[in-house]
Amino acid sequence: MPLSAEEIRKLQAKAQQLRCDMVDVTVWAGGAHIGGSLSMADVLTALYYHYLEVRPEEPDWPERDRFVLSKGHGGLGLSCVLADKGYFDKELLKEFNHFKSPFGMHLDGNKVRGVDASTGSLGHGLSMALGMSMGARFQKQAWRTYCMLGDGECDEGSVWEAAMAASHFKADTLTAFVDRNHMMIDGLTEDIMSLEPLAEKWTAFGWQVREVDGHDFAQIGEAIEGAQATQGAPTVIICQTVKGKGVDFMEAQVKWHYGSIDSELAAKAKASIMAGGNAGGAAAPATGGAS
Ligand SMILES: Cc1ncc(C[n+]2csc(CCOP(=O)(O)OP(=O)(O)O)c2C)c(N)n1
Repeated sequence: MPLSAEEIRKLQAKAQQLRCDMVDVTVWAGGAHIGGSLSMADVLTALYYHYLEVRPEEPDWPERDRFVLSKGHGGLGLSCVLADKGYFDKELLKEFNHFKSPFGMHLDGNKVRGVDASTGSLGHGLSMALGMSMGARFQKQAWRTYCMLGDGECDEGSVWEAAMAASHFKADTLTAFVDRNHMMIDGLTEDIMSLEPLAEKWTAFGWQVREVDGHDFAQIGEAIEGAQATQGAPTVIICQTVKGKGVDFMEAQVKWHYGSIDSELAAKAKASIMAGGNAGGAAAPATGGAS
């Protein structure tokens, strides 16, 4: 059922709060992958606050839906979501990436409750997610598997091996998202290794392809529901997003792939998030200005 106006309003408010949490954790950690955590924040919010069947009080519930953060450097974003959902005490985030903390910059599924796959080395998550979706089939279980890929991550050949296998096996309970923020660690995707025409590539690999504004909850919801209704093929949802979304001085700036902020800058960042709301409107492909 499409998201109602009230549900969208609540998701927008939740995403705003989560973005502020990400800013706080970046300060506590002394630096973090803030740009790509902010760009995927709305999709994560839609999943965890509306679509995923999970039980934070029982993280290993066998029938839960699975989520694989293939762009594992977005651990900042995912850990804020998991803390807010109650998988663990939010206070623990004050130690994010500190010595002896369970939280590395990339999340370890053996140490952090609610993390279905340990990631960080790019290019592996889609294979893991495919395995999880095949596991559901073999065990005659109904869980669905979702996987978040970075667009730069799609430079990895292993992504395409997994894509080929997923369509071969008609893995229709598998849904991948590509966080299409047009940037990677040190430049624009199209300068470093051009991905376009990206939708056509996924189509050629046998996937159902949907393209959305990755900051528009109505579009995100419609695409997820379309994926859930699709039979015989996996779905990829290409989400046009803005790196650093919500923080005016971070938006569409490659240099904010990873950054450090002090409390003064954090206050400005949070003011920008709260002033901006979330009106959708993503992602004119970036054309430069990166440093
Ligand atoms: C196998 C591997 N190679 C290189 C890296 C280093 N690395 C970390 S983030 C990143 C850029 C990824 O870009 P993208 O997937 O677009 O992420 P986003 O812009 O969404 O943060 C790279 C190359 C890595 N983590 N794993």
